[in-house]
Amino acid sequence: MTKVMTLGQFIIERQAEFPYAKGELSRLLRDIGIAAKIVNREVNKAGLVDILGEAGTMNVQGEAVKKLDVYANDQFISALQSGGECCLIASEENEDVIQINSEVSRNAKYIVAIDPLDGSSNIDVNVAVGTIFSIYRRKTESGPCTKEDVLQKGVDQVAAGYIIYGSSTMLVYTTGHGVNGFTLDPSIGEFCFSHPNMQFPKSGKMYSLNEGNYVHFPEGVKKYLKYCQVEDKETNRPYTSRYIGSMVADIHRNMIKGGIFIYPTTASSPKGKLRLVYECNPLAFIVEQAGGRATNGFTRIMDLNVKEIHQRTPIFIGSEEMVLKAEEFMREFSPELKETLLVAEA
Ligand code: P6P
Repeated sequence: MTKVMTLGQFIIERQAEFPYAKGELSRLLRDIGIAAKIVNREVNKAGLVDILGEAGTMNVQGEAVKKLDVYANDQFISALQSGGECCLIASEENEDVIQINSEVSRNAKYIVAIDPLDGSSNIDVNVAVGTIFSIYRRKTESGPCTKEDVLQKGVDQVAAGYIIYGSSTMLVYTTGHGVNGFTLDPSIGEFCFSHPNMQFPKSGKMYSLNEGNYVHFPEGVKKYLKYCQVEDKETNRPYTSRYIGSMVADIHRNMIKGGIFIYPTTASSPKGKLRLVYECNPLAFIVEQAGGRATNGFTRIMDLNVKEIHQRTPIFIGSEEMVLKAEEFMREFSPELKETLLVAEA
């Protein structure tokens, strides 16, 4: 019988990777793990309690908010507020940053950016949803944190992770020393170490994007899509299309099987739909740490300037060889977009 290692034991064991840390990051990751277990409990019974349906409010993205979105946001915020290791939170569900000014947190070292329940439109149809989080060290020395503390490039992340509430519930994270996955064992209420040193396959046969937006895709994406669909035995084409509409689920599947996820600019999202701070940067950190690649079609996601909390970006993320091939088509057929995107993030 192999010994089960819980997330808590793993975090403590790996603490040595942070010679200067005195346990704060370990406690912060523990706080996130606890909130994830509470959210998981509600996600798993969403159909049974009056938690479905729209809360009647609109979030900062102008999207109808589902009750579970609000519940998940509240759980993560309260776990971080009471944990004492975080001095500021940026959440998809909140227009402005949340300062944690309590005695114990005011001088805390870490900032957390979070999408508490990504893909929430899938809740009512029982499709996997996810939480995405990103952790930075504060830039200001002490006293109340400010919005500037969270407007940091992805390369400055200290840790990043996601929880996928699917056929099983998994927590996958990195602190810059590789990617490890933990599966929730409901019988003991613990995330157990199940996926050591996750590696993103260098290539794959799956592409994930919403082809309903084809008409408004950049020419380079249209040409790459046709490349994926051409018969060519030598390069394993045509590829297979797989799109769940839940970013965490699509990227998690591709990390296991190989593949590319693309959310390019479209007519309704001229700067891309997905958010840089609490979706693209954390997922880019994880994917790069697993040996994959993440760009906006031209520039590394984690090098993009961060100007505002809810900033959007196009994203090409997944198996390194597939992303590089897509970038070739972007350079050849949509070169003008590189300049447009540079101006947007300048
Ligand atoms: P579309 C979910 O709303 C989300 O933010 C991501 O999880 C997902 O990949 C994307 O939007 C789906 O967007 O426009 O294809 O429905």
